[in-house]
Amino acid sequence: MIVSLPPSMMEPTMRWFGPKDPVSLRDLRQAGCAGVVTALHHIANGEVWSIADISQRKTVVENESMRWSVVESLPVHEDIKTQRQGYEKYLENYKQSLRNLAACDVKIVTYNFMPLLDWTRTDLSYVMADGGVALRFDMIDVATYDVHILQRPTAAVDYPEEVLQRAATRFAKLDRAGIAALEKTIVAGLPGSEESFSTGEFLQRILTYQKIGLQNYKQHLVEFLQAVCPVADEVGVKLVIHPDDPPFSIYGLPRVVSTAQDLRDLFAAVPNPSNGLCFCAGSFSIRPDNNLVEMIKEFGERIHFVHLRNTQREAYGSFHESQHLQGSIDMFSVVEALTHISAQRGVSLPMRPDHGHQILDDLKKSSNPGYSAIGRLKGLAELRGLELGIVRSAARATEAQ
Ligand code: DNO
Repeated sequence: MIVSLPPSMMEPTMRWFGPKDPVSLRDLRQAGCAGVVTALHHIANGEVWSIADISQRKTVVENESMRWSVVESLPVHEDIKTQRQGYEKYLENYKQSLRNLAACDVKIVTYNFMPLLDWTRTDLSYVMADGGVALRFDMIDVATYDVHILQRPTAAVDYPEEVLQRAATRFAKLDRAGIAALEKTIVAGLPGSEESFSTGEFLQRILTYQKIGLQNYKQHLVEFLQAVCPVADEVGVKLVIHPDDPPFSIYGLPRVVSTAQDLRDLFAAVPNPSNGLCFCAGSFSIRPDNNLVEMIKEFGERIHFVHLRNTQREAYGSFHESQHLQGSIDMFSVVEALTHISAQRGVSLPMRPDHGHQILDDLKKSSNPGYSAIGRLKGLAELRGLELGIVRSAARATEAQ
């Protein structure tokens, strides 16, 4: 008997940062990927992705017998987010890039609407008990940076007294090198962020967002989608928004995709079929009030791309990225809920193991933080095993009835 994988299983993918990524396409293929998640990082934010550039990347991926499954990300220019004068030209460019991607048959496009910073961590080398290296977000570091280094005028009101006290103690112990390291990790941009700032520039830009305020910023997202979704609908592209990471306000910046209610509001305001979600389990999991399984059930129709990563919540809103199957997320229930969606909709959702620890040979090599080869390979292998177990047991249970 030949055993093949059930067709409704999620499509195994990994992120590839392009030809400069120290992890090669061949590595991804050997790790079990059928698809690749990539972006044209060499094109400046806001510029059009040409058909020639897209086709070239597609060919490189296909030459390794994989497909370009998902774009992550087609970045939304800061001027669109703030609606700075003249931003309409970037909307037109965005629409053109969507048309060009569709013409090359690349039809799932990830973006985020986080102001200034994409994802945020404060420690890129957090050593776990087994010697593996993980990424961590430490609220005390965030408060230290915000109150004492950035010196944002209203920062102190955003933290509980205990956090402020701990931040003051930590700042007193920081030397110049420690301050520089913290600044670098926070504002210099993590992989995929595309933007980086000096601390002075960062503060100025934060103040612009504070003037916009939360309600207007939500409206900016709605207006962005109202402008681009009709084009995406027409050419058959699914635009999938990545949730805020972490899913709460930092540095006083507005957050618009952190909770189930945010998603409800977003899909009610822009019901177009192209308005979709990148379900990032790790990001949503940081809020204990986010029930991941319920969210998958409620927004199942809108999910077109999945990031699977676990996190361990700590005190004060801090967290670190844990092993894929262990942590604050019940990964079994999350994967089970996702398999129901795949089966109901008859689709194979592209899924990538989101980040991984640096382990084994990863520790001797340099790679983009969170995106080493072996840590992700382990994550993908565990997740696929879990998924296959769920799908096959469900099939057996049905057969037995
Ligand atoms: C981090 C990623 C994010 C994500 C963007 C999507 O590892 O999940 O950088 O790609 O937010 O636009």
